Amino acid sequence: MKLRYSPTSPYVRKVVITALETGLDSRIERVRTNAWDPATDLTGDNPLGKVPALILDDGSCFYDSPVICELLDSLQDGAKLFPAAGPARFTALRRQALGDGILDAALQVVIETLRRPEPYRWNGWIDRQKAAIARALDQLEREAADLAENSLTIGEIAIIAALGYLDFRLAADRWREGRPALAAWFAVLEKRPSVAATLPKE
Ligand SMILES: N[C@@H](CCC(=O)N[C@@H](CS)C(=O)NCC(=O)O)C(=O)O
Repeated sequence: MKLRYSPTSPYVRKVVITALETGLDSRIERVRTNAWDPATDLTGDNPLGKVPALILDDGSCFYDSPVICELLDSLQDGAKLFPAAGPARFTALRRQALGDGILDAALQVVIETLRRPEPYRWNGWIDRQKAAIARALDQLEREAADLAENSLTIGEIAIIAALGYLDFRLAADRWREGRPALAAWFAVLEKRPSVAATLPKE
């Protein structure tokens, strides 16, 4: 299998943590890809032009991160990151949506501030995204006692990727303030080998 990746993408980080947790990492060849390069051939694999994209040995290609993570989970016989049908599955999927939603909003803020030329920036849009992030974090603070420290699901993995991305790109917003339970949970998870090994870097 091949994974088209960028070293700073938090969605890629979800996939790589999943690969490490499931023991599949050594079967995945990495293909570094700049999705923003107008000349990229990424669109031949993923018409949406985004990383991550996973290419199987038969040439079939899969995107986006929820699909890739579930596909990887289906290839392994150990403890499942996507629980079988039932309430636990929907809790894991909802938490994945919360983590991915934080990422989607944070990426909007980053694009608006780092990529969009200053005259075109829309502060109201940034404020709206930051408000969504704050509400999602407050929800996670209320659930922090129920988040797993050992038997992770895709929900915890998405939340780890989201909190790690806030530290990486929006550290000045200090997400830990007023959220002690979530901060304590993340402090434990940050030391997990799959998490420590996948810190984003430029
Ligand atoms: N929902 C997608 C989001 C992927 C995504 O937005 N990737 C970014 C990098 S962090 C990208 O490739 N952006 C390029 C673009 O939007 O054109 C997923 O979960 O995989």
